[in-house]
Amino acid sequence: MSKIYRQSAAILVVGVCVHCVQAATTTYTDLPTFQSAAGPLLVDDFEGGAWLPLDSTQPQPTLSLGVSWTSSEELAVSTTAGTVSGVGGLVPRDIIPPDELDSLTAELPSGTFAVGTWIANAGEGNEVEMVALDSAGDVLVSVEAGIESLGQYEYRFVGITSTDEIDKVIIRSLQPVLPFDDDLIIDDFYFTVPEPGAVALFGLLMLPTIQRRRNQSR
Ligand SMILES: [Ca+2]
Ligand SMILES: [Ca+2]
Ligand SMILES: [Ca+2]
Repeated sequence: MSKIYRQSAAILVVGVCVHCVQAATTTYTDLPTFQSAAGPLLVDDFEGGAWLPLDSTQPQPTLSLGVSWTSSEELAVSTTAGTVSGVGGLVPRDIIPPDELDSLTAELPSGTFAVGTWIANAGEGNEVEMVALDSAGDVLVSVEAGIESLGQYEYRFVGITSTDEIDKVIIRSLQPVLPFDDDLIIDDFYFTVPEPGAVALFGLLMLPTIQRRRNQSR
């Protein structure tokens, strides 16, 4: 085989469709129904762990329970808004001037097929959506939370299950009337219990902490 021929063969292989299957997704607005459909779930309540100190700006990204969080603005745990659990919820806190529409992005551990969270919208006339993407960056599903009529800091649950792995979730404001009307907050983020490999890695990462605690308790 000539060198040129071998190269074209390689290009043909690369060109094979690797993304032909259309994912089937289901969306939920009821937590118990989502929980029974989703299988085993972890939940981040944004209290303690990676989220200390409370009511502070967090580093970007912040890794919590294997999920990597970033924001279009500042990533912060807020204790001033209402919450679903405890005293803290996760917010994209406006940088002044507030150029960017508020959004939160969660990069998920491998093996995630379900995500859900409570979302509150504090902005007048604002719409919030939750978008699930696969590892190629293609949108699996986009759910408009449409929560403007619920009033300030009233939470609505939005859940997604997918037959394709969910790589990333974006929760963002769509159409605030004024730049400051894009505020949103989430609390209690549910996602598929990570695969054993990811759990083992998480365990390894936690090992120094566990060891330290054991030593302290002696
Ligand atoms: Ca909380
Ligand atoms: Ca903003
Ligand atoms: Ca804002």
